[in-house]
Order: sequence, then C-alpha cells, then structure tokens
Amino acid sequence: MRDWIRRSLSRRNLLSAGALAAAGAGLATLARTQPVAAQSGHADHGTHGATSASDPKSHAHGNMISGGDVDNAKNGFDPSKMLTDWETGTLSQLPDGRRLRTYEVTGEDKEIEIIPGVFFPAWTYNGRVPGPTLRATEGDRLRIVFRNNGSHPHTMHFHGIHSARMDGIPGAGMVKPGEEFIYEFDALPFGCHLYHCHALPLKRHIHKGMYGAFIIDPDPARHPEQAAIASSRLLGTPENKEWQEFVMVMNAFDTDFDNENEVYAVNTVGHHYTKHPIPIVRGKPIRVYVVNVTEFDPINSFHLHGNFFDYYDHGTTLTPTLKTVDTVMQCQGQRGILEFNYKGHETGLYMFHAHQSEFAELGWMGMFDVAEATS
Ligand SMILES: [Cu+2]
Repeated sequence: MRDWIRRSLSRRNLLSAGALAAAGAGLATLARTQPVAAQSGHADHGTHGATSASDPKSHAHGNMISGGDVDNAKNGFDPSKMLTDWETGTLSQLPDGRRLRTYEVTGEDKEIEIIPGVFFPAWTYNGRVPGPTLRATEGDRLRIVFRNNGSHPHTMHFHGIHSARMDGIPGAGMVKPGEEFIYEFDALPFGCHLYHCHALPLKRHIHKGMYGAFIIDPDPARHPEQAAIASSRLLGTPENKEWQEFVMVMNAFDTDFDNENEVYAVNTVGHHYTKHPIPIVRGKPIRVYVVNVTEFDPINSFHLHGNFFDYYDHGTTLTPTLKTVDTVMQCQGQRGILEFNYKGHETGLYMFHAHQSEFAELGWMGMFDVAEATS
C-alpha cells in the first residue's frame, strides 16, 4: 500500500485527479492539498497520457492542467506581474560620488500554492518564490541588507564578482534566524545572473525556494562602440522602453521530498502562462531573462514555437552568443537573455515550453498572446 501511494504521487501522476482522490490522506502528510477533482473541468482527467482533442479547452495543451487558479493573493505574488517586477532598490550617493543601491531582503518560511490545490512549504526571500528580481546598473555599489526571519540559517550567494567575505556561504555571510548581514559589492559584470541560498544541505535550501534573478544592465558609457545596444538593455531609457522585457526563472518542486520534482514551472506556478497568456504587442521586440534553478534534474530548456531567437549566454555580451535558435538548454545556475520578435507573424497564441516533454506536461509551459497594439 505504501509503495502504491508513493508511486501514485510521483511525477506524472501527481496532477491526476484519480491519484489525489484515492491517496488524499497520504498526500496530506507530504504536502498539504485539496482534492483537485473537486475543481471544475478536472474530474474527467483522471488518467494521464491521452489528450482530449474534442475538448476545445485542451486544444493547446495536454490533460495535465488542473482546473482553476492558485490563490495569488494568499501566495502574495502573481506570476503575471512577476514577469516585469524589477526591484531596483533605494538609490543614494556614496561620499566618492558613486551610486549606491540598497536592497532589503527578508528570509521567511511560507506555504505557497504551486498548482491549484497543491501546497508547498517554501523558504522564501521576501515571501515570494522566486525571490525579488534585483536589478542594478553596471558599476553601481550594491548593498543587500538580508534579515533572516526564517526557521533555518540562510545566506544570499550572488553570482557576480565579489570578495570572499561577501560570498554568502557557511563561514562568510551565513545568517542565523533572527540575525542580519549586509552583503556589499560592485554590480559586475553586466548580465543576467542569479542569487540563491548557499546554506547546507545546498540542494534542499535551493529547492525550497531560496533563489531569484539578479540582472545587471550594461552602462552605455562603458561600451561606446555598442552604446545603443547597451542603452536598450538599461532599464528606463527611451531605447529600453521600446522593448518588452520579462524575467522567467525555471524552477520545480519536489512535493513529496523523494528528490524528484512533481511540478515544473517558470516563476513557480505550473501552467500559469498557459491559463494566462503573456500579452505581446506585435511590433515590439521581446527580451526574456531566463534563469534555471531547477534542482534534481541535470538540465532544463526553453523552446519557442513558430519563431527563433538570438541568445546571450549569461547576458554578459552585447552581441549574441547563439544566433537564430529556437531551443536552448541550461544546467542549474546557467542563464541567458533571449531576444526575438513577432513583427512578421500573424497575431495569435504562440507557445513556449521546456523541451523535456515531461517538464512541459508537469507545468513548464506557457503562451505568448501576440496582438496589435491597442492604442
Ligand atoms: Cu537557506
């Protein structure tokens, strides 16, 4: 019986109404759930594998999508808003005239809903998973005040250039519950980076939700030969306003703590962008900051339908490192910037997803809704 419950709850079967209904009691001890079968449109999806082509609602996706939505208000974050939610900190000036950016981040334990009815006991930065997207400009002095209100020791380890003292590992910037540490370093190099907890056991701290994107925009003054391109990446410039920018953190959740993920997503909530396609103005170019933090799987990937993109590995160059590709893979910690547009396309829904089909079925799938500008 115990084996059967375990098998029923693992990976492909997790979202199946049958498994949840039959094994609800067992699941409750692993991750608090509500029976998904009770939600509209899901009861007839009790088995996996077959797609109902006759159901118009399933035209664009498989049958693994649970009905309804998670409670964004209770989670305290909305994946649609997270796409463009840049935390730029508080600006001030250092005695030497340099710009200082100060961020305040709090570690908190928090239960979050990752697909409708499935809850995960997360450890968070600022109560959200992924944590805030910290955005700065190349060369800024950064000061990150990290207060740990969680139940375990945590750190903030930044992928960037900094001293050993500021590395955010045990012995250098580890913060016990109730305590505080200030990480300070320069925003270098420009690119698409990330931060995460580096407390031990590492895989558990990362997987529990302690990670976020860390974007350093290039300073055009430092790149005179490519100043226009650099300006287009610098948040708030007229050149940058021509772009539609999004941040997508590829993550996954092991809801039964067997070192395998049951739910995959970008920005935490499985299938969110399938249910809520991302509005795209057809004439405007698109830039996506993609970061992979998926634990337990060696790689993750991003595949775009009906289109190709240029790719900037780690975002640390102003010329693409891959041109005209429609799929990239990233190991954990790897990241990059995608640039593409739909100028020559018909309007409509264009899919993007992990090209590990299983990840896509378990939540890592979404849609761009390409339309003409309305005004
Ligand atoms: Cu931690």
